[in-house]
Amino acid sequence: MPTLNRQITLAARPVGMPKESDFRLEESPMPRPGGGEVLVQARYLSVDPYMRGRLSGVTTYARGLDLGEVIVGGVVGRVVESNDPRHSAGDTVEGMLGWQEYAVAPGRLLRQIDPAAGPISSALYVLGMPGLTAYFGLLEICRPHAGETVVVSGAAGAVGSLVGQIARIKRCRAIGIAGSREKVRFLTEELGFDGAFNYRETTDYAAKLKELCPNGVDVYFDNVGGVITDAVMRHIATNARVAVCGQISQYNAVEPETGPRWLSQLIVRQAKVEGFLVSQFAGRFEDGLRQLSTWMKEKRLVYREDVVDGLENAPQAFIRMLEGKNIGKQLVKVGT
Ligand code: NAP
Ligand code: FER
Repeated sequence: MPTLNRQITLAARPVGMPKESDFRLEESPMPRPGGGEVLVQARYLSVDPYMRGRLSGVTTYARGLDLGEVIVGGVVGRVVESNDPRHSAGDTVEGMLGWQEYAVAPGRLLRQIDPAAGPISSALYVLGMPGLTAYFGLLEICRPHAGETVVVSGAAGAVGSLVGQIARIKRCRAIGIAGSREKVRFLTEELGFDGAFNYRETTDYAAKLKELCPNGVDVYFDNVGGVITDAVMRHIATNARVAVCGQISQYNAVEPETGPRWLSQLIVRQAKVEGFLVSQFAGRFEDGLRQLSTWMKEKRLVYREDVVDGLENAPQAFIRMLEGKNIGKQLVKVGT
């Protein structure tokens, strides 16, 4: 085992889109596990949109970070040493450990991962937070019925790609909105979406929505907000359900963005809009994971990982995800 740990810390608070210089690679002494604690060697780090909020130092649902702190996020790793009876050396675990090669955490906060359930990285994707977000967000907040049209924004990302496929499993029409031609091809040719469009190339979103959703949008799963959502809201069907999952188009905003007023659409369409946090379904995660695991084994959920190699490249991986360069789940592989 090395004598030093390598960590990525917050060097400066990003203004707008984060830059690599907002992060610093540092060395520190190897941590030692105390009573009830576990030493974990990281294998995969998750980079997620909500982590942008942590960097601003403001606590919403995720704790804001101080300058100099290790960047906190989901990690899958191997137990090196355990002082908690729930975990043993060699086990695979997942938890909020952060961008570092080794971490110590209380054993009660770590989830045991069964390596037979799939690649261990899926604990950060289909069988983890993004999968549960897609599952409960779509099924519980939107309650889609067979034959309905489901539109998802951020469609080629971790959550969005699963939302569309779960909509298909529930016999809905799935329409995706994403930011490149390659993503549109991925959605329609590899994931079985019924239609998709590239918002960076299309100028007339309304015309595209009319063409792809001639009977209106029954369910809208919003990952992005901004002008894309403004356009979808003008095209919702009677009794539509809208799940506000994320607003990534606003996460780097320096000034708040204002938009057209579409609340009257909710009156006309007798529609519901509901925000949610995946954590509100924590009591039912086991059920969700069982179903997602079954669909994954049956190959009814196709999933793609976008993996960047090396702890030192975690900031770059985070930035490329915010820039939309990822297809599927953006991950960082650490060590061998
Ligand atoms: P992701 O979709 O894999 O990656 C983020 C994607 O956002 C990028 O690939 C990019 O794709 C898109 N994007 C970036 N800037 C954009 C902009 N200005 N306009 C439109 N799209 C933009 O990330 P994820 O982990 O699956 O998360 C997706 C959303 O779900 C995020 O908003 C996140 O905050 C939210 N989320 C919410 C919960 C919850 O509990 N509520 C839990 C997990 C995630 P394009 O190429 O298409 O632009
Ligand atoms: C959580 C609730 C929400 C959580 C993550 C999120 C990691 C993500 C929200 C977002 O990406 O907007 O408990 O745990």
